[in-house]
Amino acid sequence: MGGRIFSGVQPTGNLHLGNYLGAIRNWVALQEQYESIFCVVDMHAITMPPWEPEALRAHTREVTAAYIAAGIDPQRCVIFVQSHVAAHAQLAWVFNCVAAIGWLNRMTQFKDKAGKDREGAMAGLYVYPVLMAADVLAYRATHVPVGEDQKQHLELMRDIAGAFNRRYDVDFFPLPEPLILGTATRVMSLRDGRAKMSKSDPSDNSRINLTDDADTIARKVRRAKSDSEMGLSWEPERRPEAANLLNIYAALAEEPREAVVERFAASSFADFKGTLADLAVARLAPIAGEMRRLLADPGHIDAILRAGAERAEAIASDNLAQVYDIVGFLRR
Ligand code: AQP
Repeated sequence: MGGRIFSGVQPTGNLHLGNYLGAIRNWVALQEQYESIFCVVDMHAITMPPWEPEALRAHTREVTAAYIAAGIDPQRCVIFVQSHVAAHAQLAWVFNCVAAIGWLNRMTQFKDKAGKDREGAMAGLYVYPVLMAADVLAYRATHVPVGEDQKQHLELMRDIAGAFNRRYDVDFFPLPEPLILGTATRVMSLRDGRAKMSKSDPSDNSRINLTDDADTIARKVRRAKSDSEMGLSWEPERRPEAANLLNIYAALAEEPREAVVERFAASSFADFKGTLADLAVARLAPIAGEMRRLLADPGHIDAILRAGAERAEAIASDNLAQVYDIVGFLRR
């Protein structure tokens, strides 16, 4: 084994192609090489509205089903829900006393998500990257497979781990390495090639959801924004929509991007989209089908999550006890 990986997805609904290609699909291959811990990060999901308890429960099971449907093996890996293991919140508090406010002020995701009303944003959204550091470091994970948008949070996590080690003069936490893998580390919106494909985009046509059926997937690909030039080319600055669709094709086909660009150089957008729609349906419809099958038996999903929480708890509570000793908390 090459070390330990930890990663997670928020159960905020609308799990999409970006989450799949940028994160979940890569985990399937990594589970062979690393001891793997995959979390459904529900505590992160309440940092922003909507606050809908029933939907949160449903989305938590949905993300779990997506992990398994994509090929993550719950026997081999630990799959669990963040709020089931108290050490995440407990370690986050310690890290809140390690991370400087100036570090958090630099986080672009907070600025993006808080928007204009920064004073009205929740404190939880502001300290989100601190909780994320606790998620990973509670397991002393060495590698974190994520999409490109999480790079800055990973750097902050390394700063927190390093500052903790220095402050207490220990070599306790590793400095986790990001694993940003594949050709689709940043999948863009189908409506705007310069915006990230995202769960919170109000337009459902901007993304392919993992729960979309075959007809919906095909329709969204055919209606994706394109430009009026003949043929396709790889010019991300000038033709972001063409670049995004070529990238998605290469990632889904698992082919080098250069080969895909060459093959479709003379194709019309309409022909290319037809081929891409078929490929997307072939790759994604079986995952959606398996998710539906798993979600029909919530008891089974809950049992997997309970078993996962026990395994996660055993690792995290031991690490937390050592952290408490290091910082000088009296033993109970
Ligand atoms: N567009 C994307 N391309 C590649 N990877 C992506 N990820 C997210 N969007 C893309 C990766 O998916 C993992 C889980 O993300 P998350 O759900 O925890 O949080 P997020 O990054 O905030 O996801 P969204 O879809 O962008 O949600 P909203 O709209 O709420 O901001 C991460 O590894 C992420 O890199």
